[in-house]
Formats: sequence, C-alpha cells, structure tokens
Amino acid sequence: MRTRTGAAAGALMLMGAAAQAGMDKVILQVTGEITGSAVELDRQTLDALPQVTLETSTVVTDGTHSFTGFLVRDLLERLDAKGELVIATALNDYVVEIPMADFYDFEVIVAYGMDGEPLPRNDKGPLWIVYPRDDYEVLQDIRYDYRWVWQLSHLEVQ
Ligand SMILES: Nc1nc2c(c(=O)[nH]1)N[C@H]1C(S)=C(S)[C@@H](COP(=O)(O)O)O[C@H]1N2
Ligand SMILES: [Mo]
Repeated sequence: MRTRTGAAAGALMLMGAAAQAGMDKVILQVTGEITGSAVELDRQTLDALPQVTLETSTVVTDGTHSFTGFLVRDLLERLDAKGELVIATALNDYVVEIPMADFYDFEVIVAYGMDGEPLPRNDKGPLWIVYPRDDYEVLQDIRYDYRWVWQLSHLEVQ
C-alpha cells in the first residue's frame, strides 16, 4: 500500500511478504473523508480484508455466479470513512453516486473473482461492485443496477 499522506490506514498495512508479481500495482484509490484523506490500495492489501463469497444473478450475465471479494463496509471501516455518499469511478470514466447506507443495509462487495477465476481487466475486472441482488427484492431494480460499477478504480467518500 502506498499512501500520499503517510499516516493513512495503518490498520490495512501488510507487513513483510515481498510483493508477488503484479500484486503491488495500485488497483483502487480511496479518497475524501477517510483517515489521511487518500490511500492507494494494491491487490495484496485488498486480499488481506476478510474474503466474502456471494452467489447472485446479475443483469449482464446469464444464470447465477459465485463472486469473491470483500465487503465494502469492511474497507470503509478500516479507513475510518465518514460520510453520506461514496462516488465510485471506473477505468472507463463511468461515475455513479452510491449512498453510504447501501453498504450497511446490504452485503455489497467489491468482487475480484467470479466462479473461482479473477475478473479479467478487459471485461468486468479487475474490481466489480456486486450487490446481493437475489437476496433482496428491493435490489432487483434499475436504481441499484447502475451502482454495479465494473472496472472500479476509485471511491471518493463525501
Ligand atoms: N464501469 C462501468 N460500470 C457500469 C456501467 C458502465 O457503463 N461502466 N453501466 C452501469 C449501468 S447504467 C447498469 S444498468 C449496469 C448494467 O449495465 P449494462 O446493462 O449496460 O450492461 O452496470 C453499471 N455499471
Ligand atoms: Mo443502466
């Protein structure tokens, strides 16, 4: 993990363990109302968050899939995020505002795997916001579908 402020997110710091090939590349930035105001996370750091598996259908794939990743709220809590809103941005510059409450009302994850394989960068990866769509009727709605940001690259807490 690299931080612009030095003090950010000590709790997430992984000690030792030399970076495996490519594992130290920054894949997610978090900025705004968090400890230290900005943090850049690599895959190895994200892997240190408790892993969660979520089975759900999606509006862009056939059938149901098994997604692996971490709870958005686990990441935000470790960064001491305080705010009402998270603005999610993707590699293709897609931007959407997500109410902070979503991450506490539902087990929303940032997925890095689907059906046991990493999410490919040229499709929905490397990171995809996935809602537990099949577990809650309320989530089976376009209002939530557009918050499923694939190729996620940045979260801004406001
Ligand atoms: N990175 C990225 N994520 C995105 C989008 C996008 O254009 N880029 N479109 C959103 C919208 S508007 C919806 S409804 C869902 C499904 O998009 P699709 O129906 O265009 O496949 O993904 C969301 N996530
Ligand atoms: Mo959409």
